[in-house]
Amino acid sequence: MQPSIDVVIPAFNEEASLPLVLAALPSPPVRRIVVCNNASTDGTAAVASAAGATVVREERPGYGSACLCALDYLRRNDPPEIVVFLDADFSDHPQELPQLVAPILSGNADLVIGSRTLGEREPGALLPQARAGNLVACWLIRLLYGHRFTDLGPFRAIRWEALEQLEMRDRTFGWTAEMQVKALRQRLRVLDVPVSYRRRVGVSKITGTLRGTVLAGYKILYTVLRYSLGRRD
Ligand SMILES: Nc1nc2c(ncn2[C@@H]2O[C@H](COP(=O)(O)OP(=O)(O)O)[C@@H](O)[C@H]2O)c(=O)[nH]1
Ligand SMILES: [Mg+2]
Repeated sequence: MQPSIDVVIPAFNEEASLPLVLAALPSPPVRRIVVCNNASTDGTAAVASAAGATVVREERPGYGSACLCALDYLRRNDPPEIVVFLDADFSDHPQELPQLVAPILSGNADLVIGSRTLGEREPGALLPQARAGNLVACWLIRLLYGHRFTDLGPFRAIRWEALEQLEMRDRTFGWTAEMQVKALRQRLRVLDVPVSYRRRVGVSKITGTLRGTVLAGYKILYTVLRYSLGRRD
């Protein structure tokens, strides 16, 4: 039997893009989609429910908070064998999910990062500040952990047991970096696979704003450094 695959989507005010993401997710192989509505003030929760997703709500702001809330739900409700994370902004191509989970299904990886630098990018999809931040973070990870990632992209797949073992805790923008460096520290089998990337629907809240870029950049570098110093939590 195929391992169960659930999708986690953190969403903050994404009523325009979320229906497109949900419609493009291939089922099968996806069993269940959990949208964490991060105290949105628009119709995010309503459009997610209408599309058949399970909706959970997190009041505390932050990308990591939303992911943690969705994982908490899965933990209490028949956890899957594989979790796929995906943004709500329709920048990624949800129909590429099978390529992302394939190395896990074949037993060759525990964590697969969808790499936007290896894949096809629509011009303007990955903002210059996001590319620069990625480069610096991946370079620092290589220096401190000895592994060469090509991206810290949001579209990723991981074995449930491996994820639980990571004991994720970042509540904001350090989430993706935390997962990758903890996976290296725990000697998980990690792999980058190319994914396509297009301009998001609506305006960017993180790398599209000065505040988001500075906060995300700081938090990502802090996270990469912190776990290299032997911190376990
Ligand atoms: N939970 C939560 N999600 C957020 C927050 N800010 C952005 N997001 C989500 O994170 C994803 C990426 O944000 P986005 O605005 O596209 O940033 P970008 O990818 O850097 O342009 C989207 O799915 C957003 O809905 C936030 O403060 N809390
Ligand atoms: Mg985005």
